Amino acid sequence: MALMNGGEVLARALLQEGVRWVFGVPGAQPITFTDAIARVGRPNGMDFIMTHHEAAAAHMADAVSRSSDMVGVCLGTVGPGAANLVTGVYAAYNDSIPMVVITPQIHSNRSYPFKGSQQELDQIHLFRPITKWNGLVNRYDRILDMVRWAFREATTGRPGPVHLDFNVDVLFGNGEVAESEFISPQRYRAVERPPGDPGLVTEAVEMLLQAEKPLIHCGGGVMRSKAWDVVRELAEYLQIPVTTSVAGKGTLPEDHPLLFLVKGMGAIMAESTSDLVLNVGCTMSELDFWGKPNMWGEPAAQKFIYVDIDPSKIGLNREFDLGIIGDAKKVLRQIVDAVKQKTGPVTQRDFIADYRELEEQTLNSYAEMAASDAKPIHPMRLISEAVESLSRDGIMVMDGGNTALWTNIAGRVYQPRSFLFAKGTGQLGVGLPYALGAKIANPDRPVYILHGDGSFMLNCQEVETAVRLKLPVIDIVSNDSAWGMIKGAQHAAFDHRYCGVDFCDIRIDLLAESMGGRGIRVESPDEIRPALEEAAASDRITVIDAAVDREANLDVPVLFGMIVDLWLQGCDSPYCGLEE
Ligand SMILES: Cc1ncc(C[n+]2csc(CCOP(=O)(O)OP(=O)(O)O)c2C)c(N)n1
Ligand SMILES: [Mg+2]
Repeated sequence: MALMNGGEVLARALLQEGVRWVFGVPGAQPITFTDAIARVGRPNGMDFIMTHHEAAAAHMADAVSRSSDMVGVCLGTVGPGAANLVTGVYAAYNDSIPMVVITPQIHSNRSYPFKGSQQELDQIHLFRPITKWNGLVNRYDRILDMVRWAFREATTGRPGPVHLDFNVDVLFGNGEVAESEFISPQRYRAVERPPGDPGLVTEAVEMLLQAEKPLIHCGGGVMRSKAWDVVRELAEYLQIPVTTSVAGKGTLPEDHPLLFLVKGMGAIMAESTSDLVLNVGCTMSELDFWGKPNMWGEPAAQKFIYVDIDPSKIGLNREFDLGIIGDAKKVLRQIVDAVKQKTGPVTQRDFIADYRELEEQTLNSYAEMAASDAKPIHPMRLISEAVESLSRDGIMVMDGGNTALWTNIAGRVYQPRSFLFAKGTGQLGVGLPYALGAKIANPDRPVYILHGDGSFMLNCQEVETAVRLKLPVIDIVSNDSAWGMIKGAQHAAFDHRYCGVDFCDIRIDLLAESMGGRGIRVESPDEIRPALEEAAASDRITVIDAAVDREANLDVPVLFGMIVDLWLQGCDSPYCGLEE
């Protein structure tokens, strides 16, 4: 038995889970916890990572989970700290990212319903709609089982962020805990995920083998279950084309002969004309056009199989022919093994060439912009040149409005868990903290950010965090001095009548330098490459502040119209008829 305070019990429980970093802004109420991290955590490989804003701390924890097998953990103090965490937790929640959020709560004798304490805030209700589960720890002797509960919820089934609220008297309280009470995760939560029902797997195999134009469509579930190798095995064995949702980017390298780029014209052709879709770990949400015709096939002509760990997602948006509840990797393994017993490899499917031709035609239509020598720089030139020069081994972080759309056209992801974007929220400002979290979890891999100036500014203060922690990420800012995507929307709908979209010309390079980072201002196309080379060689964060053509950044052909149509579906919209 050892005497320890509640903060130490919590720190030791996190150590049992292999937690290496707690991201946050400190406060008085969690002081026994941060002290325990310094005293007990540090000698055992766990440390506190201070940020300047709690939202950035939550984004960094989220990025650890997105880019590794670890579960990110973040901390915000009671009241304002907790409130500041919200945007970061929300982005993780909408993308089903496992994460543990820790907040202190005021003393239990004046907790909810409140009496007028400073910083009082009903954090349980605040976080409830943006967490998979949350709970108040109001007794010292419940710390361990509540932490176990939190990790159980965060990691099993469909993952997600969870939240633990600790009364401050619990964190300051003392008690005796035996070493044997700190048990390993394998003894309190299921680490194995379930395979699919064998009868349903057999049916899926029959359907796959009978299909003439099959397609595999992969979502974020493939990333969570690490199913990418088995997707590839199945696709290559049967020569099945593969498309992905935004969250599934990186399932196959984006220059693989069977892979079609997210919502490129080749993918749209495949998705609308296949006679069978094997949909793995994907909700078929808005950015997948809800799985509905005419972006997808009519249900009578296109059979649909859902594979998902979460039964509530199966058939949510698209009627289907077969639903298999199970872990993506395990179910695909079952399918591949059965396919190999029944048939030899397929060598070629001619229709794939049609998809490729259409994809290339559309990509070629951007070639001129990508090669533009104009000054100010065309945003497509900046993004294309950046993407081409960056390593295949890199982790790409995308953040921004139209900058993200250009990146969607030019960007290529070559490895799984290597593309970070707040897909389910479109949350701006994630770029820098996502990159820092990914770099901390993957110190040997290059990490680069492509974002808009508005997005950079939302969390620009974290340049100091990158400098302090010696995280040499490459931060490429497309600077159009505007919320370009919204300005573009106002331009299209209201003919130059703008409201709340223009900034002053911010010298983002100087801002980075002021915090100890390297800042490089780029104003003409021939300066892009040397800046990228300098950034790649640098041992500290480099922010490339590229002044781009403000007019050219207002409108991203094709994609912009598609996105606006999605968002405003069902509205009496001022965009109607604009395309004619
Ligand atoms: C936190 C947040 N606030 C507002 C929005 C709405 N929004 C979507 S795109 C956009 C403009 C983005 O500007 P910037 O990052 O500079 O990229 P650009 O479009 O100029 O390339 C805004 C304000 C959002 N998605 N997230
Ligand atoms: Mg901008």
